[in-house]
Amino acid sequence: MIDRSHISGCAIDIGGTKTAAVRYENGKPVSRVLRATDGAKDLGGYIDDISSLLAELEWQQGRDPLGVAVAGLVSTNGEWTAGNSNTLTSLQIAPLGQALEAAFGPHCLMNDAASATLAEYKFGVGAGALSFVYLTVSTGVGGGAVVNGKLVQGKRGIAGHFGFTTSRFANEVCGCGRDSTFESVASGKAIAAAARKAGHADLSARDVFDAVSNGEDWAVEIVERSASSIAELCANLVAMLDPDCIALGGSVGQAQGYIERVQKHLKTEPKLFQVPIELASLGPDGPLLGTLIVEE
Ligand code: ADP
Ligand code: BMX
Repeated sequence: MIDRSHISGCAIDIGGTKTAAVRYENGKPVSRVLRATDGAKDLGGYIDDISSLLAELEWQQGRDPLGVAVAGLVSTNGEWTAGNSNTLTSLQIAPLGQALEAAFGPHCLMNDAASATLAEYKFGVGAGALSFVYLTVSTGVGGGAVVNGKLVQGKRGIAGHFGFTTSRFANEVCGCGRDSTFESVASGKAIAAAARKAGHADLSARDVFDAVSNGEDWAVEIVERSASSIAELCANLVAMLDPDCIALGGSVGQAQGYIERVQKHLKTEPKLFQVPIELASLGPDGPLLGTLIVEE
């Protein structure tokens, strides 16, 4: 693992379900605030949230570096758009970079999964890889890729949105507007929706995993479908990017027994498409730490 003791500052991660704010000193978290994300807020609402979280962390402009990671697309000019409009329901094209600059000055703004990709590549399971992929199975299914040492990024910020590609296991319409995406079959939201369809209303993905632990067949079937599709996605990513390994993050991706299911399903693919799948070693700190990396 590469030393991250030079990382200090405050970082915020606005995910589809939870918002985390952490102060790091010498690479270690020294203070952490966790809140539920309200996906219906507009830009002003999120700026207010960031402001109150930074106050809790006693962040000081000019002294503490600031990083912000968000679910959704972040373009090179700092515009923020929901890729899945069922997750962030009130965002049109929001000038988040500009608003952050006005409110807090210099900062680093990134998509949450892109940030985690960079952090895992620098300090986690991707360290030393020639090509590396990070996948998060969380509220949605997102990710990022490093190829020949560089994070793959385009102008509009959609690179790495692997969850918006299509799966043979899916048959629902995705909030990104496409039919049958990985996000619509594998994500935390998809798992909760499948439970609802199976007659188990008001359950979160976490509750469905609890039902798996209790040996309930309907829940096992839903989680197996999610894991099968993520294995399919890993095989697709091997064909596209030839990663040395794929890291799995997000609360679903890191849930007990999930990675073993993905690995088991990947074994049913031809040898050519096999790849080591590993737990993202930074866990929920990945999206936060990536925004505080200072490139030499
Ligand atoms: P975010 O998407 O905001 O980054 P998470 O990575 O925590 O946040 O993903 C949220 C999803 O993970 C929700 O669908 C939630 O039900 C599910 N989840 C949270 N904890 C667990 C758990 N321990 N086991 C399985 N699923 C979980
Ligand atoms: C979705 C998409 C990505 C995000 C990924 C993981 C939206 C709102 N989100 O694919 O931008 O990186 O989910 O995000 O379009 P999380 O909220 O599940 O952590």
